[in-house]
This record gives sequence, structure tokens and C-alpha cells, in this order.
Amino acid sequence: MNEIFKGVDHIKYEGPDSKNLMAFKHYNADELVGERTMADHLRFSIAYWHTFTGKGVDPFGSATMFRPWDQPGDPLDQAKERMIAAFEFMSKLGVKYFCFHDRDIAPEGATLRETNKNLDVMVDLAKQLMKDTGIKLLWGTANLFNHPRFVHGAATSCNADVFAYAAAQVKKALEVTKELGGENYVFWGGREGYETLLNTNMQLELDNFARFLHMAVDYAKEIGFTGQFLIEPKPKEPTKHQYDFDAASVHAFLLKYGLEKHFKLNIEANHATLAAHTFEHELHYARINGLLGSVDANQGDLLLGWDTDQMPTDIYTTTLAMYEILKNGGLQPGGLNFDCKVRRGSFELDDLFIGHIVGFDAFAYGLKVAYKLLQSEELEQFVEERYASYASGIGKQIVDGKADFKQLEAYALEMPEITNRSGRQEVLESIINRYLVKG
Ligand code: XUL
Ligand code: CO
Repeated sequence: MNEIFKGVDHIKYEGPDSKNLMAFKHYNADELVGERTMADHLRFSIAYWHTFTGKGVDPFGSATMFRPWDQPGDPLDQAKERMIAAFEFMSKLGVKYFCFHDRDIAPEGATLRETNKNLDVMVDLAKQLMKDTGIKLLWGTANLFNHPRFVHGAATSCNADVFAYAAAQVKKALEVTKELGGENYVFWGGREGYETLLNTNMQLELDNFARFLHMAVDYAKEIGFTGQFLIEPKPKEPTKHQYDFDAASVHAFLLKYGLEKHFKLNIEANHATLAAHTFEHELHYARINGLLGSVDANQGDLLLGWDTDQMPTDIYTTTLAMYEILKNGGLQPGGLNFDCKVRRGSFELDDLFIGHIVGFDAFAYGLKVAYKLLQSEELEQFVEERYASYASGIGKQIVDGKADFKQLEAYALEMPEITNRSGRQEVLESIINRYLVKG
């Protein structure tokens, strides 16, 4: 087998003082944080599409990344070369999981039958490489957004033939995910939304979307796929109005259509900020509603209004994210899928390693800080005290459902002057900084 990443050995942990770009400074897979190893807390995964098929294309410019596995030739042979390189990369990085769309790993053929055949060939190879390396599938998904047939959506297309095609594609992707032991299956509604209400029957589109997801649930049951189903919210891009706008709107959709028992959420950092939320807001909302299933780890650029999918390096954000994940009791069977790409200008091969190393380190550092912060209970105690008025007296009657308007009016009429306390945001931020700096 041709080695692609020549001169790169397995990436090792060298500690915070190391200046070696090709070594971890904070991510020490086997180190215990509380009762779990870092690897078990973080469950890192590689996104096949960005790392192995991404070429640095943007709306104004063509490819800047010419990968050694992308030699001209038969598309299926190319796909095999790419997959072999992918497993070499993931083994050297020491990552235990990966994720893919059906069309990332296998080329489309002239017909759906031919495409499915290509996929079968690639699934056989993936199975072999997974066995050889011990790398597992965190989740599979179907690409229902790239091909022109999905111009008006997939499950929410105005064209029933497209709905049927999308169903056939998800059926196959579910079979493949099961075959590879995938622990989850993701639905990101790439083009499930609309551009203008003038040509849109929103009610039919939403009802159809729910019908589609119910069919997926039924088929998973039929074939014995027991992985977790996840929906990945995103507010815009590619369509102007994406139906899965954010965690709260997906939650409402799931409840309306009786799907809430079958789905959790895959929260992506950059999608949260595009929805004008923080990453931790989306994680928190999902968590308190029992919906936090998995995470697409990346970061956006707050000055830009699109999905930049950058490598996550901001340790403030990773700390607050890990705080939520620890409070969730972890993400398993979900994980932290690195849905991010090196910048267009970072086109050399070793940038792929360096980008993932700095990202893994940022989450490992965030994990360590968040763990200590949580153990200290400094934030928890503050919040508990802030809401202490609900632990006794009239507040307790309110939360116990024992108060009504008339009773509250009687109480308010006799109440002495109201005193409020400071929210102490700066104090709390100083606590976080203290832990962040201490490490
Ligand atoms: C798009 C996005 C997707 C999903 C999988 O913004 O995040 O890559 O994660 O389809
Ligand atoms: Co994503």
C-alpha cells in the first residue's frame, strides 16, 4: 500500500510545553478526567467530506488543494485511493470515529442502480479498513442537496418523484450505516426549506418532511438498525428559510408530528451562531429537553454571515460547550464530529493534521477546565442562590402548581417593597477566566 502521509508518525501527546506542531499539547487520549478517559469524553470523529473530498473551492475560486489521492482516472478507483488515504490519516491521528455522506465515499453512476452498486463496492472496502484499523462509524447520512434533482428540496420538494428518489437514497444509506455498525444516523435538511413563499405550500412541505422521517423510523425498525437518529438544525444556507432553523424549532416540529421519541439533535457550533445563538445556548436548550445527542464541532467567524466551518480553536467556547456536554452526562452514542475544514489558503497536506490537532487540543483543554469548574460548583451555587425565592414560600407554591392569580394578587397587595439582587455577570466571567488561565 502506498503511504500518502510520508514522514508522519502516529501523533503523540507531548504536553502543554511542546512546540511540536505535529503533537498534542492537551489531548491525551488515555488520561482520566473524572471517571472517563479523554477519548471517551470527547469521542472525536473526522468528517470525510471536508477532510478527504474538500478541495478549497469557494464561489469565487477553483480548487487550491491537490491531494495525492486525487489522481485522474476512473471515479471508483479514485474513491478507493481516497478511502485508503483517509484511513491512513485517521490512524495516524489516532481518531476512533468517522462520519460520511453516501456520496462522499462513492461516485454517482448513470442510474440509481449503478450508484448503489458503487456504494456497495466502497462499503466493502470501508468494512475491511475499519476492521484493520479499529476505526468505527459515528454516523452515516445521505447527501440530498448537491445534485440538481434536489433543486427544490428532497423530502420537501414540490416534485413527488424527488421525494421518492430521496426516500430510496435514505433507505440505502440506512442499510449501509447499519452494515458498517454506525452508532447514529444524521438528517441534515440540506435543501429542506424555501426561497420564496410565493411559490411554496409550506404546510404540505412540512407534513411531507414529517412523513419522510416517520418512514425512516419505520424502515430502521424493519431492518433492525438501532442507532440514534439525529436532526442537525441550521437556519439558512443553502435555502433562505431552512425548516430545521434551530434546536427550538426542530423541537416544536418533532412534538407536532409525534417524532420526539425517535430523534435527538446534532448541534453544530457554526449553525448555532448563524441562528444568532451561542453554541452553548443550543447545547443547553437541547440538553434540558433531553435532546442533546451529538455535536458537529467547528467554529464560525462572527463577522461573516455564512457557514465557514473553521477548525475549533477558541478555548472559551470549547470550555462552555464541554460544560454543557459534561452536564449532559456525555454524548455517547454521539460524539464530537469535526465538521470543519482547513482554510482555502491552508492547502498543504500537513495542514490537515495541524488543523485537527489544534482543534482536538482546544476541546481537550475545554474539557479539563469545564470539569474543574463543574466540580467546584461555583457557577451552580450562584445560580441556585439566584433562584432561591422559588425554594420556599410563595415561590415554592408557584413551582408546585399551588398558586393562582387571585392568591398571587393577595400576596402582591400585602408585599413590602421588592428588592432585586445583582446578576453579577462580571463576577461569573471572572470565575471562568480564573479557571481558563489555571487550566
Ligand atoms: C452543512 C453540514 C453538513 C451536515 C451533514 O452545513 O453541517 O455537513 O453536517 O450533512
Ligand atoms: Co454539520
